[in-house]
Amino acid sequence: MDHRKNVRVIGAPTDYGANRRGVDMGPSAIRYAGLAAQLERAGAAIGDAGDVPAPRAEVRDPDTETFAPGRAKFLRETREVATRLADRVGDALAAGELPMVLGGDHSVAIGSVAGSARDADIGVVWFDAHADCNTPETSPSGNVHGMPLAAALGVGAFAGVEWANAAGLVADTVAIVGLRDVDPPERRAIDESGVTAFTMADIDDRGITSVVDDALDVATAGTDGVHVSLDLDWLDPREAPGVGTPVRGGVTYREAHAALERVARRDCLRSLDLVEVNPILDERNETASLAAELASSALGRRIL
Ligand code: HAR
Ligand code: MN
Ligand code: MN
Ligand code: MN
Repeated sequence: MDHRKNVRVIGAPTDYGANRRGVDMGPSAIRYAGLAAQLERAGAAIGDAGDVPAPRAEVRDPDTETFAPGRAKFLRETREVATRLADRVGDALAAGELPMVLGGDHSVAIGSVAGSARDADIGVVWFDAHADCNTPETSPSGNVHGMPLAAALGVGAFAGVEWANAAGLVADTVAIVGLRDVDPPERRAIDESGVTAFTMADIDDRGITSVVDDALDVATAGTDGVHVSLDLDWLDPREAPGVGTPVRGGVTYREAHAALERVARRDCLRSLDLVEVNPILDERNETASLAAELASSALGRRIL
């Protein structure tokens, strides 16, 4: 991959996949926090493609039964946005650019993964406190932001759901990093699917750089590039208070940078999500700024 990266920023202002309102303002907050300037510090050229149109939850019916059996709220809306976003992400890649998706709740990753995998075999590194491996049958909440990885892999009720997993993501090339809040059915889904999962305990034992290097080994094995999906609740809530589902015991500011610096060093980044920033719950936009900074590290920002 060449060194002057052309980044195409694509906002996906959704919140109906989450349990708290407000993540739909994430794209504005991350831009306002200085994303363009941060990316310039990494030597990238930036184009902002604006936002994909996203329906408002207020004017829609959560309709938990269409498309997949079980309970999944706003799956129709999730499909609308995922389909549009997959096209935008696929177009950016076809133009030789690196798509950077600003969420929105994590359900938008169904679209970014599908778009990134459209004309390539991709690996995925999923930085998150949560496994996002629920399905409409197992979800305790019905919130689709707890399901995007299961959707992209075609697990359970998502099997054969064409808009979610048409691009053929395979579990062998997927690694989750930073787990500390996993539902029992998700644990089974991880075991059965063959996704590689690293918990916070692994990071405590082995250190962040070694764990991330292993995750990157998984995601680069036989693939054309890596989609990184960064849920800001991966970080400790003291560093990233502006998220809807905070879980204590996350990675520190320095660990987060070190992780994304490893991604840059591997030179494998194909596409990136920055999701779950909730400006209503944030303090002085610091979670949004962190998202912008971490994106810069992922693109190889150098200090010297
Ligand atoms: N596992 C829970 C559920 O499915 C909580 C999901 C938490 N949400 C996220 N995902 N932010 O990373 O409802
Ligand atoms: Mn593919
Ligand atoms: Mn999460
Ligand atoms: Mn998530």
